[in-house]
Amino acid sequence: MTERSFRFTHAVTRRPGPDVVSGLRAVDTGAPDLDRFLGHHAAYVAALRATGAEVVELDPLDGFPDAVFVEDTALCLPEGAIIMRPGAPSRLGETEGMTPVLERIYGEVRRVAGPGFIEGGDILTTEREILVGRSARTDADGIAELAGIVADWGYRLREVTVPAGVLHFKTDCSLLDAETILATERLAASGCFDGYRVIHTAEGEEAAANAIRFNNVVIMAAGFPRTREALDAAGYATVEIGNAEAAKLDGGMSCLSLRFTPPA
Ligand code: CIR
Repeated sequence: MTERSFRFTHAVTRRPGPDVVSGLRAVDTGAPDLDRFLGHHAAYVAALRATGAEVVELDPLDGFPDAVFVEDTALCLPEGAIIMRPGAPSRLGETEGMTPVLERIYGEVRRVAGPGFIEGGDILTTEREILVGRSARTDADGIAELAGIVADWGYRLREVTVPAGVLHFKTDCSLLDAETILATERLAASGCFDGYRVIHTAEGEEAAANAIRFNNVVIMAAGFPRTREALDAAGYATVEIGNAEAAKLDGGMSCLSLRFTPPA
């Protein structure tokens, strides 16, 4: 069994800028504090680097308050990168900032041209398949176009449904290893992870589900002690990063990076 769905040589991140205070949010719990966000972001980048990965840190993208959530702009696979087509109108233009970055690393990149929409937060790549959640941001046309784009690389795409009120598929789940998914009960109850081992987030700690397995560590948002305990007990090496500011914009650990190993 390969481990290419969670062992990576590279990551791309983008620092939040002053206009992050206007980022999209389902419920307004106040604007994120930029200095605090920058502190959490620096700790996140340091945690990625500590695993030996090369992290490309991009400058804030003026005029795009949600650009810190780079995950939504692309899907990066070992064979190539695909630029997404975000379903949030205010985020559509973020892809232009990401395209040259990925072209520098990968050479040519592919792109979802539309008319459909798809955001990276709805895509979970495992060793055996690519799961794509249909959500308020990702529609059937976007999923169909992505399926066509990755078909010649041998990938099987499986569409799953994101529960109402949940922003992205990966808001509620993460890959822990080739066989194991961390998920909320509400998402796993749909049966979408049948055939995988599932570790549930603790009750009341649903926001812990958006974590990342990155090389030897599982990077998770701070403040979810019972879920962390469950992961530690299952043998994962967990690292906690403050997420209070990103959480005000419905963002978490996966949203803050693109993680990949480009072709040699
Ligand atoms: C948005 O609503 O698009 C941002 N405020 C949060 C994006 C989070 N991204 C992700 O889960 N991949």
